[in-house]
Amino acid sequence: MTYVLRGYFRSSASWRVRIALHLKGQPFEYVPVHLLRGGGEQHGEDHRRLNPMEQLPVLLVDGAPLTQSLAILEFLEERHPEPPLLPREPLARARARALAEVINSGIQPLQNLEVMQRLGATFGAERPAQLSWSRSYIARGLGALEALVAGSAGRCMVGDEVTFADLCLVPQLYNARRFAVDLDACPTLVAIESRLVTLPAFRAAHPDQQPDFEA
Ligand SMILES: N[C@@H](CCC(=O)N[C@@H](CS)C(=O)NCC(=O)O)C(=O)O
Repeated sequence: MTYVLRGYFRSSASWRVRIALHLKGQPFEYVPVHLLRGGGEQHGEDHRRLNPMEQLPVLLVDGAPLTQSLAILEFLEERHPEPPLLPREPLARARARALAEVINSGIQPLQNLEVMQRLGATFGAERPAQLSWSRSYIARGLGALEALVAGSAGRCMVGDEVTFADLCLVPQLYNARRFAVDLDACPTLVAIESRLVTLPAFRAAHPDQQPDFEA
C-alpha cells in the first residue's frame, strides 16, 4: 500500500495525519500544496479534482484520494491497528473521538484560513478583527477541552496512551500560539502537550521538519 500525503507544513489537519503515519511507521511521500501562493494552490484544478472542498489534507491510497483528516485517521487505524490510537474500552474510545471532534468541528473550521479570508472579503473585517474572531473560538474550544480532560486525562488526553485526541491537540495549540491565545487557562492541555512533543513521531511531524517549512 503506497501513501502520498498532500499537505502544507502548518495545516493542522495535515499535521494530524502526519503524526498518525509516523506513529504507525508507515512511509509516505509528502507533496506540499501551498495554501497562500498564487491565491492558494488548493484552489487549482489539479487539487480540486482530488478534493472538491479545496482543502488539505488529501491522502492518496494507492492513488485513490481520501479526504477529511479524521476519516483518514480512522482508515489508518483500521488498516494498521498497531499501535492503536483509540482505547479498547468503548466509553474511553468514544471520549477520545469526542475530544478530537471538539477540535475538528468545534474549533478548527471556525478559525481556518477560508473563514478569515471571507470575513475580510465579504464583511470588510480588517486583519485585527479577523484575528480576534479566530482567537475567541480557539479560546472557547480550548476552555471546554480543558474542562473535559479533567475527567479523562492521564499522561495523555484519555488515559496514558496517545489517541486521536492528542493528534488533534498538538497542532491546535500551535495555532493557538500563532493567534496569541492566552494558554494560562489550559494548564492540563499544555502539560499533556509538553509530554507528547518529546515523542519521535510528533517531532518528525512538526511543521519545522517539513520540506515546505517557512520560518
Ligand atoms: N475537516 C477538514 C478540514 C480541512 C481544512 O480546513 N484544511 C485547511 C488546512 S488545516 C485548508 O485546507 N484550508 C484551505 C483554505 O482555507 O482555503 C479535515 O479535517 O480534513
